Formats: sequence, C-alpha cells, structure tokens
Amino acid sequence: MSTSSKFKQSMVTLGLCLTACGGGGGGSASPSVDLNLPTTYSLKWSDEFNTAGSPSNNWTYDIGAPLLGGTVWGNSEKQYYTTLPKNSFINSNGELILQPVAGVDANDMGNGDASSTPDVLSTIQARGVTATSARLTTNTAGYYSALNATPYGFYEVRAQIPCVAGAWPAIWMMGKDGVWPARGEIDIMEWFGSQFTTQPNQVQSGVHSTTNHWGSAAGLLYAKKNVANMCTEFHKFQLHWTANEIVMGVDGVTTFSYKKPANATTNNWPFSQPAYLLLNVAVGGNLGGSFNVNDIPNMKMTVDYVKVWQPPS
Ligand SMILES: [Ca+2]
Repeated sequence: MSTSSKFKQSMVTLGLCLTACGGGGGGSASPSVDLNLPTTYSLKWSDEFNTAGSPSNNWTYDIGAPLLGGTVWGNSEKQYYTTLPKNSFINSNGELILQPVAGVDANDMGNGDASSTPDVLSTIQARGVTATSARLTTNTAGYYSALNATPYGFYEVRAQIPCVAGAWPAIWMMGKDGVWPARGEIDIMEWFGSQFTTQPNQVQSGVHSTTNHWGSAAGLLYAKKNVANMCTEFHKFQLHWTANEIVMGVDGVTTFSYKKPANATTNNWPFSQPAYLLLNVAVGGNLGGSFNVNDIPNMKMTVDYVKVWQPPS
C-alpha cells in the first residue's frame, strides 16, 4: 500500500472518528424507498462464509495502526490491524469472526505502511497500541466487476455486534476513488464503546460528504436507533442505495435516510461512484473509549453473511 493510499485510508478513519464525536444529525425525512428487498433485484455479490479457514479472495485487508504514514490522524485507537488468522477467520458455523486480541509484538507487524517507513514494533507500542484486530474490505476488482460498476442496490450484513466498553465495531462503505470526505462515506452500523456502553442498544448510521462531515458548517448527517437485544442477538444491518436516495436501518426498520439534493453536486452527493464495504472492530481511543484488557476477547464481531442485490441494469 502506497503512502498516498495509506494516507487516504487514514483520513477515512479520521472522518469516521471525528464525525461521530462532533455534532450534526438529521437526514432527509420521508424516504421514498424502504428496507424491503425489491423483488426485481437480483443477488450480485455475497459471502456466506461457508468454508472454514481464512476469508476468501472476496476480501482484502487494511493493515496497520493509527498514526502510520508519519501523519497524525485517527482517534487514538489502540489496535493494529493484521491479516493473521487470530484476528480474522471463518469458523465451523459458517461465520466470519473479527477478533481483537490483547498484546502486539513483532510477529504482528504487517508493514501496512509505506516501504520507506516500515512498521516498527517500538514505534507502534510507543503510540499506545496494545491489541491486534482486523479490518476487511471488498475493495477488489472482482467486487466492482460483480456490481457492474455501480453502487446502487440493497446491501445486507447479518451480524452480532460486540457491545463492550472499549470496542468500536463498524459496518461501513467508502467511495472507490478520491480523498475523504469528497469520495463519500456511508456508515451502515457503528457502535461506540465510548458513548453507548450505558445504553448498549444504541446503533448509529450516517453519511459523509464534502458538504456534510464532522468539520463542515452543515455538520454530519446521522441518526441513532435503539435496537432491542442489539448485543445479544444477530441483526440484519441494511442499506438501500438508489440513484436518488440512501436509506439505512436494522431488521427492515429504517433508521436514517438521505435524499439527493435538488441541483446536487459532488459536494453534497458524492454517492454515484462505486464503493466498497468495510468490516472492522477498532479498540479503544476516542470512540471505542477506555477498556479493561480482560474484555478484549469479548470484542468479537460475528458475521453470518454479506449480500448485495441490484436492480435490473
Ligand atoms: Ca454464514
């Protein structure tokens, strides 16, 4: 991964962080589509994780820790993302497991940074990184090809989320090209240990653009939702994305919607280009919050499947 792309990835995470830290809210009222899968849509891409072992080449990995690349960014997270089986694997129940693990050592270093500034354990540790974890993405040629180079469709991720102090699990999307926030970010599900530990049934969805993000005058667009048994059961986290609207929610119930503005520009509607999915569990920092190291094993996110349907082209 080049310094440039690492920086972009860094900025992505910065946005995800500060977005939720800041103000904002809202979204469009009265969505014109809902979270019922249209019968005209067909399944274009999916992974049901039926084969135990390592994730298939449906997926690629983001590797490394906050502050890589020599640029201050992120939200003081404490995880180092690896490709190692201890952090991401498919179990015998047909589930993808994202598993934070306490401790970080030289064997965890994946050199996710530019080759000119390779990951060095002492540097990573000096930043307060105390755990490993995983961030898987669908940022692959095969994924974009399967979706016919358009992002429009119905996305569903069935997962059980860790609602543990210190955890920041997320199911989200990033526009394929450009820099954040101009490339567009869609957060289907975020659970913040720093904010939701005393109200664990909370879940948040939102979008980021040049016009609407944590640092903009208009602020971020997001919504929180109370989901019964959020942490103790599997839920379907859903996104219905059309050429004119983004609708998100849980188990068929809409939480958030955003309509393409009149006279839209790429500033307020960057949501026309292909985008990829990301699944991760961050540990600690401003959004994960403080944690007991003994709770890290409980920060496991379990994903039953990921499916993407699209309308007839
Ligand atoms: Ca499955």
